[in-house]
Amino acid sequence: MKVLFLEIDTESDWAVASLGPGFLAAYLRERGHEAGFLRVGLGMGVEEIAAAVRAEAPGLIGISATTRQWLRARLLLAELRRRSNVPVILGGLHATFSPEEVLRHPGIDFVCLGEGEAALFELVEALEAGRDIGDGSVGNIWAKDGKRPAIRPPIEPIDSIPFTARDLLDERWGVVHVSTQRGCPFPCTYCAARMYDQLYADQGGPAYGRRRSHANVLAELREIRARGPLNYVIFLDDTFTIHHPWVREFCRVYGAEFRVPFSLHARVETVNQKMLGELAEAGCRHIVYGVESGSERVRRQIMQRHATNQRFRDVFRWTREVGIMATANYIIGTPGETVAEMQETIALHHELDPVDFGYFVFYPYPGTALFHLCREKGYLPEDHLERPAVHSRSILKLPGVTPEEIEAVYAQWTAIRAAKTVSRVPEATAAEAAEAVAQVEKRARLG
Ligand code: B12
Ligand code: SF4
Repeated sequence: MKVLFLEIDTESDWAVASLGPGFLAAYLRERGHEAGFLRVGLGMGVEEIAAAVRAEAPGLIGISATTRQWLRARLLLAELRRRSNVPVILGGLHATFSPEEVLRHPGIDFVCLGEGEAALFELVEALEAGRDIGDGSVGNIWAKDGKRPAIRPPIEPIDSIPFTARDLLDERWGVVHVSTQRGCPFPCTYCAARMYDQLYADQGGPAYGRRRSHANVLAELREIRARGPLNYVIFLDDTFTIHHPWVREFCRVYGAEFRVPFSLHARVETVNQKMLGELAEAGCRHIVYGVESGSERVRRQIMQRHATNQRFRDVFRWTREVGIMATANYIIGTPGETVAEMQETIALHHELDPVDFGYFVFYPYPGTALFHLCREKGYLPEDHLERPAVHSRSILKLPGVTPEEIEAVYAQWTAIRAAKTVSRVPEATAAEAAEAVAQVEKRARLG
């Protein structure tokens, strides 16, 4: 059977790696099925999608959706159903943590809870055989009006999962996206990624967290290099630096064979000076750290993050000293945070002085601890899923802080970002500088 994966762009044409479907496509192909890919750019309407579906003639349409993609996805899928009877399955973070809500919508026949490879393969086989799976008999696959299925154990060994199908990833210029692990063991209350670990922990079975062997990761990189240029590797793991012995050995073998520049995501608790030196030596050029707040109270009490501000200062300094660029990500407007505490974040940002930074207004993702808190306390509007999931304004009704106050702090961040952009091009003319600032402001509005 052929499965056609759709990647639904939101707010802007999003030329990024569609990693989940890349894994799913590889798994299906290895087992004799076909997989196609269609990026649904912003300008693409339902007639065009329906025509593409007819041309590809799939037996199943698969969509990976984050909460941000869900609103557009469901509007398009309802319309698509009027033009096509090809069954549709939605997987990924949003489907996993809002399955009933997703299945209520027209045009969606199945959702996949959690890890998708083996589950999707079994669904495809069942559809080919004309078998009804409404009884929940395919682990992880929930059919519309059917029984909730059990969660199947995570795939072991993780090295048995085939390498990502790169034709689904929109990669250019030899810049490639690689995932070396699944899961993140930390308890951050705003984070949807950690909910996968929670979902599997709740079953009492094997843990979701797994890491590929060095040999397996290097074999994938060799395969990429054999097919084309390999100029930069973006490791998309949630926290690349969790397990020191793994990272140390990675630096040794990767440094010896590739030394191609790479970037990764880390938490400040999981790195030290020695490790940063080894990463730099192996080719690491850029690390993205989640700072989130400059208030230790907010991090500790609201976000369940226990690092001190001093730890952030030290790690940013060490990172700079070994020649790695640091990016910081910040969140404003978490429930319980005061405007003064939001200002503490700006103050810490100036001390850390990262090369780049991202700033996001808090959005409560389904499944997360803060989502539940917001719902219980009545902060979450009833129609929250009817509103676009953006990070430029708060959707919450918070006591003690107004949406306008959060918007004002967001505007402060945008001004800081604009000043930084202009300072990077000191020779810019006034017109070029104004254009750069306009672009920053436009991006900020999209959140
Ligand atoms: C890489 C990444 C990105 C990349 C690429 C995104 C992409 N589409 O791949 C970039 C940098 C572009 C990005 C951007 C953003 N991201 Co991001 N990102 C991630 C990250 C770190 C890894 C995703 C990944 O590739 N995982 C590896 C694959 C194998 O896992 P997977 O996607 O879960 O897929 C498996 C299953 O879910 C399932 N599955 C998935 N899709 C499907 C489809 C079908 C049909 C089936 C059957 C199964 C299935 O099977 C897959 C294989 O087992 C996750 C964190 C995480 N761990 O998930 C955050 C995460 C997905 N991002 C998040 C956010 C918020 C964003 C941004 C909004 C950030 C911002 N403010 O700008 C943007 C917007 C993205 C968008 N348009 O929605 C949130 C989403 C929360 C939510 N509920 O929506 C996450 C969970 C981070 C978090 N800590 O909360 N992101
Ligand atoms: S460390 Fe990152 S990925 Fe892990 S739970 Fe916290 S925010 Fe999520």
